[in-house]
Amino acid sequence: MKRREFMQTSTMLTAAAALLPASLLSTTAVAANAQKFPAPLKPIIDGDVKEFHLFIDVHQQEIVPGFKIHTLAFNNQVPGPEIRVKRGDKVRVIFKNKTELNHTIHWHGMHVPWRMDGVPYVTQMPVMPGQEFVYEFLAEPQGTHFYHCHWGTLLHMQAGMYGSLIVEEDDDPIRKQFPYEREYTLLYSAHDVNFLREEMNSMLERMKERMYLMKNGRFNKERFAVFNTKDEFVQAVKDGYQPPYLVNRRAPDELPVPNWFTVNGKSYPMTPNLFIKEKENIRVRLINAGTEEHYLHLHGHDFWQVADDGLPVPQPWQRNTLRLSPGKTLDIIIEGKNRGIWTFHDHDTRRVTNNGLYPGGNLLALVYEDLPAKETELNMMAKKMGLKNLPIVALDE
Ligand SMILES: [Cu+2]
Repeated sequence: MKRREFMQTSTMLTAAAALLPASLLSTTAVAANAQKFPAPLKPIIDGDVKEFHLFIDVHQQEIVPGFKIHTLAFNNQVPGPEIRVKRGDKVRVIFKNKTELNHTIHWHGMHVPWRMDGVPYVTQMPVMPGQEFVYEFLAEPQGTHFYHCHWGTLLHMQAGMYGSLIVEEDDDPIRKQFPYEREYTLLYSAHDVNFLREEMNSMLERMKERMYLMKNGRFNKERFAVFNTKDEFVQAVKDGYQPPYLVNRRAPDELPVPNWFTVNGKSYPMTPNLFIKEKENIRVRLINAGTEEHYLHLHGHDFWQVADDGLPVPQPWQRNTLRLSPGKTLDIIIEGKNRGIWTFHDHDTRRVTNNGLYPGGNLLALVYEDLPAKETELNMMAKKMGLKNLPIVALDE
């Protein structure tokens, strides 16, 4: 092979490694991809109230083919179903706990009455195994928000207890400035799967013990580490009470170090893709439901950042990399101005790996679905390999 041809080939293959094939641009591919975004949960209309039913149960989530993790999932899906309402709607969420662990739901970014805020021992008692809790609030303010469990949050959130909560506004200033037809919601998370497994098992053991003590009338405040006041707690320690963080943790020694990074519950190559057409605007709602800071970079475009924590920014600004901190939501508008297939990924490259191997993690692609087939033609080397299009998946250490 001539040197020049070889160099072209190797460049092509490297570029292809992260990309998608023309065959994925078909209508069926677009429909299959649509399944990778959380579908809105249908409310029951009760007078002027929109009533949603959420339950929590243990669920096996396949992050990539051949690799499943145990999760705590709302309605058997990670992320949980999307709750999509209009600003000012009266919302009721009936939450049923089908697991053997405690949970609550916190409405992140929402102006709910304080007793609906879902923080155990601060605004409500935890929702215990088999119990139900009814959350009621007005949908306020507008924008991209999310919900998540607030019990054992470090474990429960990375175990999958999160979902998007979108509050639409009739007179949306963002839609006015950047008319769009299609939008996508991306929920980012990070998972230390060893921590998940060990901590989930150890939590279930602790729960069994608690249930036994409760049934036999041997439950007491110290055993549950529950006190009425801080003074009561401080006094108990003075009197010899040893809080769980001193003696009874029975959890992994260290804080979790995530080794899997997901978008909508999937890692590359199973991550969702953002489909776009030339001259089209798409809105992308980014939600960080995980513990890691993500530096999201889009190739080949400058997008508009239009909302921050759900609120429209006073002046949309253009950029191609943004910082998505834990708990943050950001909305961007991508203009279809540069046809092709472009990656959108964390520039902290530790997070575009699966168990340490690149490519993986939260890598995904912006795909022009009207891309002419001619432009995805392969070079000789690829043809010799028997490839018909850009490969669907290229995983290479
Ligand atoms: Cu929980």
